[in-house]
This record gives sequence, C-alpha cells and structure tokens, in this order.
Amino acid sequence: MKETVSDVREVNFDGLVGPTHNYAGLAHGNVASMRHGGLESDPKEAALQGLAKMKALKDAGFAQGVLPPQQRPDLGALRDLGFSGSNAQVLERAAHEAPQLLRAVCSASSMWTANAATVTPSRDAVDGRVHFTPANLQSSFHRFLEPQTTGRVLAAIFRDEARFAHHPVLPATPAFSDEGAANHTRLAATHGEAGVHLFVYGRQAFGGADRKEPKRFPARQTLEASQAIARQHGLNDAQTVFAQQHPEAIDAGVFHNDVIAVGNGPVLLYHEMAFFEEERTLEALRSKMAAPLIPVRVPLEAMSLEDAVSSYLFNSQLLSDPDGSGAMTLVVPGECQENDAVWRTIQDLLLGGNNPIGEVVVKDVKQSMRNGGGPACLRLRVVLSQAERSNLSGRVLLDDTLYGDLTAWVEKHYRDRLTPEDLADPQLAEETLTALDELTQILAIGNVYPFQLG
Ligand code: SUG
Repeated sequence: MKETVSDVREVNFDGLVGPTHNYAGLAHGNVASMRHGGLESDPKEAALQGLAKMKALKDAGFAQGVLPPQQRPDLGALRDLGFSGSNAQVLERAAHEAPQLLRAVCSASSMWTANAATVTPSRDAVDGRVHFTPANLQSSFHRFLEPQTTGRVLAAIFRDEARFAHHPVLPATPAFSDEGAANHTRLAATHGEAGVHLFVYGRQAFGGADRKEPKRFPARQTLEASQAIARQHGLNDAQTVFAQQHPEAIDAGVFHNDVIAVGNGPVLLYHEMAFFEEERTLEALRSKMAAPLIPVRVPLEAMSLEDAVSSYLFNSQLLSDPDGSGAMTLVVPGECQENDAVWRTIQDLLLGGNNPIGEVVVKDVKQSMRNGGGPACLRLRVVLSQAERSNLSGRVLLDDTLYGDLTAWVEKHYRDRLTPEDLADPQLAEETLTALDELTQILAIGNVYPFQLG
C-alpha cells in the first residue's frame, strides 16, 4: 500500500536520565552547568521528571520514544587514563588524585539526546533511508565518552538496513567538532514533505583568521563538521543552508543553536541574536523551501540574551498537533513562568501573534535544567513513516505499560540524593550495572553496554 505524507510523524526520542546524574560544573560556556557545579543532585527525581514529560506528550497524542542512558561510571575510561586495580581501587584513586575526572566519567550527560546524533528523514535522502550520524562531542571529555555507545544504541533500535543507514562519527578533532541535532533544524511544510536543512555552526576551522568568533566561551560546532554530515547524508545545495551562530550569543551562554532558536514544520522561532547574518539566513531558507517560511522573531527589546539563556524559552519543543490541523504546541520549561519578560513574550508575541502556536504547555525538568538541559535538549527528533515506525527493533515507543515499567525501574534502582563525594562509592557503580542490565531487557534492545559486551 502506498504511504501518504500524513503517515509520516515526528517521534521524539527522549533520553532517560541515568542513575549517576550529578552536578559537576563540567561544561564551560554553559552557564547553568557552571553555576550549579558541586550541588547535590536527585537522580530519581531527574529520571521521573523526564518520564513525566514523555508521558504527558504521549497522552496528548504525540509520538514518543525513549533512549537508554549510558554505562557510568565509565571505568574503562579511567583505566585508559592509567588508573588500575580492582574497580573499587580505580574509583578510590581517581577520587583522591583526580576528582574532576571521576565526576566526568560519572556524568549522565547522554540524557541530552539532542546531542546524540544528526538525523535525516528518508523523504529527503536519495536512497529513501533514514540517515544517522552520532555526534563526536569532542569539545568536552565527559561527552566525548558518549558516541560509541550512542552508535550501538541507534543501530540496535534502527536495525533494519533496508530502512536505516548509520554513518561513522566524524573525526574527533577540533576541526570537525560536532554536537548533533542541537545545531540542526529541518524546515518543511509538514513532516512528510521535502525539507530544507538548516545547519548552524559557531566557527569555521579552515577559514581566514579575520572571522568574527566568540571571545569568552568556545564555539562548539564547526562549519566543516556540518558540511561533512550533509555530505554523508547525501543532502545537496538545494536542501541545505549553513548559517553562523551569533558570536555574542555564544559569549552570553548560547552553547548550542537550540538555546536560541527552534524550528518545526515551516515555523522558525528565534531570537534576534541567534544568527550572525539574520537576513541572509532567512533569505536562503526562503529561496530553498517549497513552502513559505513562517519566521517568529523575538526582538532584543522584548527579551535580553540573559533572559533567553536563563529561561530557556528557545529550548522548548515546538510540536505539530497530532490532529493534522497545522496548529502547534510549545512545551516550555517551568523557568519561563518565573520570568516576567519571558512569560509576557509567550503570551503576547507567541500565543497572541499571527503564527501556528496555539498552546503552551509548561513542564518541570529542573534537575536537567540545572545542567543546562531543557525540554528540547532531552529529545532527539526522528521523522518516521508508518512503515519505519513499525520496523523499529526493541520496545522503545512509549505506551502506558512501558511508562509503568520504566517508572517502577527508576523507583527500584535510583538514589534520591547524590553528592560529588558519593561518586567514588563502588556500590553506586554496582547498582548502576544491575539497573542497566535490567533496562536492556525492559527495552528489548540486546547488549549495548561495554560490560555486556565483555
Ligand atoms: O553539553 N551539560 C550539557 C547540556 C547539553 C544541552 N543540550 C542541548 N542544548 N541540546 C552540555 O553542556 C553539564 C554536565 C555537568 O556540568 O555536570 C553538561 O554536560
């Protein structure tokens, strides 16, 4: 039977927060992470907040998927760095000699699946398959530890080679610094129609020295990385727009484009300071898109960069309503409600404006927010046809039973209090392995973790 464009849906794959979720102040240029380093965390609450968001969206009729967390502490990484002995000795020596390394190998940062990979839907690919490239995340040590397991997880779920194509991670070196879908936005009339891919980069590795770059904080994504991904996925000039992120935004704490802009369908919601060349970027999109672009611009006078970063308004999820009406729902973090300028902008400019945003839903993901991860960081968007959805491997699409199983799993295995000192506890490492082994059975994805592969 021939598929119609309306059979195509966007599935949001949220990352489950792992049992070692903690605040280690690891992400330079991410002001929330820098501010909250050293705080006590509550991994159980973090995981339950994430699951509650997934459940609410599933209940509202959106397609919701889930991706597992990674094996942490990453004892293999500590051993590679010269720590030896039993697991308990490795942890104890690392805690004593290099506490910051121990925190890094315990980070639950894989929860932010917007950084897991870049995905091109089959509709836009010449071979008619969905294309994936795990992000190398080479700009920080704790996130550089993610791509291998990410690749195994994606290959385990999107296993059918006739429908899904998996590309190698880009070379993990500064010239190809890649942070995945957080810097990639697909714009199209609807999910099922041909799209134009907006790649936003912070710096150019092989360009001239005269280019404007951020001064205070690092630019994580390079133009060269974005171009390589487009090449891997077979996207041509007519399908792509490459735009530089505004250096001043990066210096204000906008470490990914998804902290300052979000697109869905033909709508691009963005702050005036998102792009270095705003007009050129919009023009390029307009000239390549088949449908009229609907820009929703938030000017500086309505909202400062500081308010955009602290509220994470642009890290909201902009979702096409499942009824096919073209209306959209914006899922914003609770912090938006606490800021007058931001809340007013939501009411007057977004809900009150001439655009498809018809509803705003507020979700509490505070545990993740304290590390700079809002609703949109927590999800990887994968546009899938009905046939592709029914050919996924594993049990990863959320329904009430899976939600119940995952909630019970969190209640059983997670601690509700974790301080930086607790990370050296060998018991925590043991608990985590037991929990993850059980999780791969719940999700039926087979063996994906180093400890399972031997
Ligand atoms: O890479 N924070 C993550 C947050 C990622 C947010 N993702 C998107 N915007 N798509 C990062 O900066 C902090 C971990 C710590 O400090 O403990 C951290 O890695």
